[in-house]
Amino acid sequence: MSDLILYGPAYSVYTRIVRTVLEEKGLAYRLEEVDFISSGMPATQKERHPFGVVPVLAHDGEMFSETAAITRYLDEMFPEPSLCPSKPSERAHMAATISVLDQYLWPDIRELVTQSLIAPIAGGWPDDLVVARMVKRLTGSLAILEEHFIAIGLLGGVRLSLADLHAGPMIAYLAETIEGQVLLKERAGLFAWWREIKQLPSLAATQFELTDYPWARRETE
Ligand SMILES: N[C@@H](CCC(=O)N[C@@H](CS)C(=O)NCC(=O)O)C(=O)O
Repeated sequence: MSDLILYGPAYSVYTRIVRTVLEEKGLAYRLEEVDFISSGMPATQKERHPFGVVPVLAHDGEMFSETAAITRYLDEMFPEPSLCPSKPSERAHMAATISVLDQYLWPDIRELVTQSLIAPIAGGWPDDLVVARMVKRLTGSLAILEEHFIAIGLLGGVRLSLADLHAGPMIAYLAETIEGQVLLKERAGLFAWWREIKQLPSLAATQFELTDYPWARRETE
């Protein structure tokens, strides 16, 4: 199955989502690192994805883009173990959960992570006003995630789903910030879900070190 090639850097949240699905399914694949922060997005990635973003999956002579579409494709092509519920209504709720994560949660988590985690290790300073705004927004949206998605089993349900694997790498980034740790501990249901998910071998297998990348090495000499 070595004809599965994933283009994207290990630090990209969306690349990691696809990797967790590949890992859960026990599929061999090659990760082609595309470190767009150190060197800018290469022209080749713009040939692979119409908007020049990562990740892109190459399989069977075709290129697949957009994370939610890639993970659905993998689940259909390699059905064992299934990561989608069998009922159409449940699959619709799963797709809605993924859309909510993409549209309402991740943009704010990314901004918080950029300020609190990325800026300091890249030699910059966080913008405290942006951090405060993101904490305020996430206080509200994480409560909604807990009350409307975790409490009714759309995340952390009976079986692991693509929605759990979509949320996992996003919450993993949130948990890397001090503010995120406080926010998570304030929500018992979300925190309990996260404690389970972070044990997944697929998350351990896709762990990365930001300091392995040239952009994350502060100039000290
Ligand atoms: N809608 C895309 C979003 C992908 C995305 O935002 N990728 C980020 C990295 S996680 C990226 O390529 N950023 C670089 C850029 O925007 O130039 C998906 O679902 O795959």
